[in-house]
Amino acid sequence: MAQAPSESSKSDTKSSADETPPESYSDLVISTLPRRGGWAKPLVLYRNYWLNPGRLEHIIPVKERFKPRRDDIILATYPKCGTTWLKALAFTVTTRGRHALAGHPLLAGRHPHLEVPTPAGDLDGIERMPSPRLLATHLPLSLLPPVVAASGCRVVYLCRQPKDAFVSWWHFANQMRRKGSPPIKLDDALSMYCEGFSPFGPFWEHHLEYWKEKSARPEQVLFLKYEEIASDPVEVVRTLAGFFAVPFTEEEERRGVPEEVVRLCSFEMLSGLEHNKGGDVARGDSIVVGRSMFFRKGKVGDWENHMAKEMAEKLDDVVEDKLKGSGLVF
Ligand code: PAP
Repeated sequence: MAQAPSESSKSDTKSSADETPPESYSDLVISTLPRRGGWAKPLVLYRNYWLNPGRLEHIIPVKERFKPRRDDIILATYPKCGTTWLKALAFTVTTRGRHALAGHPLLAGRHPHLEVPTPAGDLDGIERMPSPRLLATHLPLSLLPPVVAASGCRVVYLCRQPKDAFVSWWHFANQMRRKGSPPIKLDDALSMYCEGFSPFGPFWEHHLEYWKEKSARPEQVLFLKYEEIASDPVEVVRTLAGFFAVPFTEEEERRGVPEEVVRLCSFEMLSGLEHNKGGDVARGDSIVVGRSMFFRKGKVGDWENHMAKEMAEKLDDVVEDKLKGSGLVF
């Protein structure tokens, strides 16, 4: 369970009386939710998850209005666990019949997120997309419609060693913070993360929901870790191709296509693309999210360069406690 706002955050916690009068159902719902500050933007607690209130009007309808199709592929990730990488790999694997790998359009890498409106539209735009659709999301399973299971669509879930995901998120949050506001201290960030207070957190609940689903429906849910991709990306690419029912042929293997997919989606390749070096993904409330912010180091174990031993132990203890008995380990 996510925790309600702590004592220390009470000054940041807005009551509904502070809000301007709600204009829509979503506004009404949002104004009644527990709200807590500490990161670049305040978050609200909705159905046990801490979410960006600015996104809620897009998140709430997903459960009722998103209609999964049998041939959809949903790429579900906890933030900073390798979404950008997985999207690139999945797109390249599934479209390799259509696009030569040289000069591949991936390289534009724009895949719709279920809960993020794009210039092309929101859920209506997603509804208009031709099949097969490749859709990304940071939403926990419980905020997706229950028909996801019945539809038979495939879900790939990606998580990451929590210490690395945390360090990656802390850097990102500091880059996102409003001009002039003080940096978020690593210690403070860690305390919030360990309480489960981070976007789409608690992270352990997010992981466990998909972990259990993978056990219940292994044919339709593939559960991956960033570290697995890093240690043997070619094998993971083969696994993805098999899971998407487009396994590599012997001829493709002979030509080294899996290796080429890995090279095309590598950190060096993607971060070096002109379009990923500049431009914004989102802009608002004086907060700007630039494309280059999705490429920092792309390494396993960078937490060691930031977290003292006690800090690492604190997060390890939380992970061990929360995942105890589940079979999921990092
Ligand atoms: P998101 O959750 O905001 O969508 P996401 O792409 O999941 O971000 O995570 C960004 C992390 O993936 C960054 O990790 P770092 O801070 O530890 O460096 C980013 O560098 C890493 N990343 C992005 N693309 C790749 C890639 N092609 N290969 C490996 N790591 C990558």
